[in-house]
Amino acid sequence: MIAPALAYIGMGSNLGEPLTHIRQAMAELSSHPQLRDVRFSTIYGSKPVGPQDQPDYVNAVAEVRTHLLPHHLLDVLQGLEQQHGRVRQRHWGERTLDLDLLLYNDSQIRTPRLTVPHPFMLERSFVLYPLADLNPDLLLPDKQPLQQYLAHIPNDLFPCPDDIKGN
Ligand code: ROI
Repeated sequence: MIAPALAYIGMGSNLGEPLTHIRQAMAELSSHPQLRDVRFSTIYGSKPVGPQDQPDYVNAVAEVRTHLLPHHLLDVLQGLEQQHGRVRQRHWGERTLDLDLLLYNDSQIRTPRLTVPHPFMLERSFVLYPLADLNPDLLLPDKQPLQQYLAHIPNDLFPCPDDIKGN
């Protein structure tokens, strides 16, 4: 039996009831038959990166083990986004549920559909700090420790309010 891949998934929402979307997506990932050993970071609140005239986000990161190939894992994530009635109103704008494949083992992937590591993850506090909750000793595919990136990115996350509703 080949060892399953270790993958990390960024989770974000700022439309509808963001916390509800994130919690439901967590339940869906946990119960998915092709994902194993699913673990989650703390759930955070964050100020939007991109246009500022959009609601705050709820963000978290999931760790999964899977025998799915990267593009098949992406299919699963995009299917879940669709189930949540994903709407994407504008580039870098608000969304009901975003599930980004951040890392897949040490793979570096560049296809028209998928870039891994996720292109902006190393600049984003709402990805790096939740990732560190799950795996503080993580080495990125470029062999740099996650801690090295964290040292350059201020932690501007805040506790997720229990009643965050968005618009
Ligand atoms: N900003 C925050 N804070 N969290 C996100 O998940 C997020 N996702 C995005 C953009 C629009 C870039 N900004 C974000 O896709």
